[in-house]
Amino acid sequence: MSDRPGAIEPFVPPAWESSGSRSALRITNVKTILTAPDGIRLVVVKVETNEPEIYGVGCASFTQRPLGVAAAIEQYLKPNLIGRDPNNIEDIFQVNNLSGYWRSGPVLNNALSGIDMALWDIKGKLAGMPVYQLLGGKVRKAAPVYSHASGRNFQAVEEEVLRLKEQGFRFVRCQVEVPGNATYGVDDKSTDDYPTYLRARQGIWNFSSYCRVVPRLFDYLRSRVGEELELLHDIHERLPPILAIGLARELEPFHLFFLEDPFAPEDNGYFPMLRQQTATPIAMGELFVNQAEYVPLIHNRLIDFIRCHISAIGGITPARKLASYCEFFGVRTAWHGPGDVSPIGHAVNLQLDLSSPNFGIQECFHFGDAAKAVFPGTPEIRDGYLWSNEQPGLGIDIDETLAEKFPLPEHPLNGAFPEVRQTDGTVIRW
Ligand code: GCO
Ligand code: MG
Repeated sequence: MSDRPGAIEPFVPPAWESSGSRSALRITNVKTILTAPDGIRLVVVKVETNEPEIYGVGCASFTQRPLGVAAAIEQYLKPNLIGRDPNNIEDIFQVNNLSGYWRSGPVLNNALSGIDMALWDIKGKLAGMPVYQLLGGKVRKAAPVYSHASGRNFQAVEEEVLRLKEQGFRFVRCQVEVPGNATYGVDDKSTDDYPTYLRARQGIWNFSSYCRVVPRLFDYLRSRVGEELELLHDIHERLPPILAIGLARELEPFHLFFLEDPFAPEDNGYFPMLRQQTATPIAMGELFVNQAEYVPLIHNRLIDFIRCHISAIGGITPARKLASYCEFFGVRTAWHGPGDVSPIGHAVNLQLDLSSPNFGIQECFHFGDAAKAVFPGTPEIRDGYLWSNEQPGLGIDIDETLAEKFPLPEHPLNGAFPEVRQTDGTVIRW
């Protein structure tokens, strides 16, 4: 016992913890790795153990707050992990989720996720099998994916759709520039200060202009590419709820596979009204961090696809529960899979995609060569599917030396999104 009054004793694992564990495996180190091989800020965790070849990797990527997540891991989770048995994934999740008292926010959930995914990676390696096997095994050969088409005008979008169709994609998300507006989801080739994918643009946003363009885009696309292709669209919480409801109704004749983020999480109360107004399938969830946000929508069958950013809800441990809960209510999975989910996060998406009977679709991202080199084992996109490499654990690693060659891009706001405002200057949800 320490003789300093009020001293906090170092962590001592509960006596039961080492009973039954195969080799008294212990966590010896937790590394937080910040890297941006595609120019997109990623946060990755590596959990090391007293058996050097047994380590795990996890994604903790919150691209707008990477430094906050790193601090949460280093200052609050890491000290509470050294010495614990990595086999006890659920207990470690519960202990670290509760140790902050206040919980269910994006920074701490991402920190928890990096650890949690790494522990599932270790569990798979100890079992000598991919994590999807631990979740019940495969229910499909691979995960069908959707890719993004965007452009400054309808013709440019059509060209990208047809190019992706040629490559075997049967699901394509379509976004078009709203002239004069800082449009979400359309690559702005005019500046290089943001990575191509996450070109969060300063500028203005006009609700009505957007509402006029989108139905015309899908009328054009359906007349040019036909009915076979599954088309998707992301509103990205950029409309007042009643306008989103109107847009969902107007898009009904174009049979979208799903319409994403019609509302901001703060406007979840509008979902019952949306459900009454249209049969356009609805996807929601990338911004959810608290189960109080998504449980009611699922329980009341108000959405069709759950789109959580798995590291933002805490990792595989909560995600596998969420996937199963959705199955009871006919809600399908469509995990968030943009460029600011690391390749490790995509490998995690894939484990759940392969083992969930209520899988819907998987968003994919075409990582660059640098990212694939930093993350050996990045899941392969082929013929419109994401494929497992059948390696134990998550089947992916990180080359720490190479990762260091891609530091986070210098930026005055360290990755925060800039403001987008209405013409009167009112800032809008991004
Ligand atoms: C999507 C998302 C992303 C987010 C990005 C924010 O559907 O993939 O909307 O494009 O905007 O992940 O950092
Ligand atoms: Mg989205």
